[in-house]
Amino acid sequence: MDKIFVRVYTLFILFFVGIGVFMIIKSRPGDKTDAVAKNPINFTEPIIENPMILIPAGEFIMGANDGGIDEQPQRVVYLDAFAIHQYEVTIYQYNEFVVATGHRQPLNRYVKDIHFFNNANQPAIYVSWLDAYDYCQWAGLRLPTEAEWEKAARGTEGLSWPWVEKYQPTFANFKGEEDHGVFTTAVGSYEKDKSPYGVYDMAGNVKEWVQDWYDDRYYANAPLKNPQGPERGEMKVMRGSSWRDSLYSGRATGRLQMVPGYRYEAVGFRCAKSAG
Ligand SMILES: [Ca+2]
Repeated sequence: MDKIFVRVYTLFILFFVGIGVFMIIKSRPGDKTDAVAKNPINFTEPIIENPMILIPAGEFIMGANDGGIDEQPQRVVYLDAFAIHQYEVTIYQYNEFVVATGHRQPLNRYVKDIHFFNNANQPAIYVSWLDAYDYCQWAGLRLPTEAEWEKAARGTEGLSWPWVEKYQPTFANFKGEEDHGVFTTAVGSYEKDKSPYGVYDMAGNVKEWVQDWYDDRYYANAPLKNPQGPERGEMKVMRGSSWRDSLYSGRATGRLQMVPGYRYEAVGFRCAKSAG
């Protein structure tokens, strides 16, 4: 009687351990096949192309003496010519990369409110710094440096915002419903969120990874020509605000730091390349 009980009990335990192992395997984050199969992206709509915008060589004003400590001191920095995506990298673009390489899908069925985020023309989100780095490499591009991103956002006149007027909550996709962007919006939806070079969504929509390691004192000793960021660090820099952040954090000079593995619903990226 005891033996039978032990056998039944053992089978019982093994059964539930088996189910547990199955569930763990099935729910591994970054599973390559899961999201593609279960969340097909709607590609029936017209796809927004994402051309590279040329930013001419020359000086620009980087940083802000009236900004955060890490934005000071304000300096005149020279950059070689480069090109940068006109828009944040879209889900359509990122999906092409995933299909071509087998790279992990950023969105999966466990993402809350996924149906508000998975339009082909919305920015790719839930991408880590390394995902963004890999995408740009695959596309024959690279992440913009912090300096390049800031110049592309504010031009040579030292603007705090892509627009010249006093900042307005409706000019870009920031937090709140006032701007009609409750989640991410299709790239380029806000005509006011357009820099002097014609680069869109540098204030809002999603925050964007850039190349540099973060150092809050970097500007004090950084090169005045083509700064590349500190040689090493623990945090990577993100720039701009997002659909779920305040308009104030969307200032062109604002700097944010995050661990490179961070993936979130309000963080994306765009790529750049050196010109000439
Ligand atoms: Ca943005």
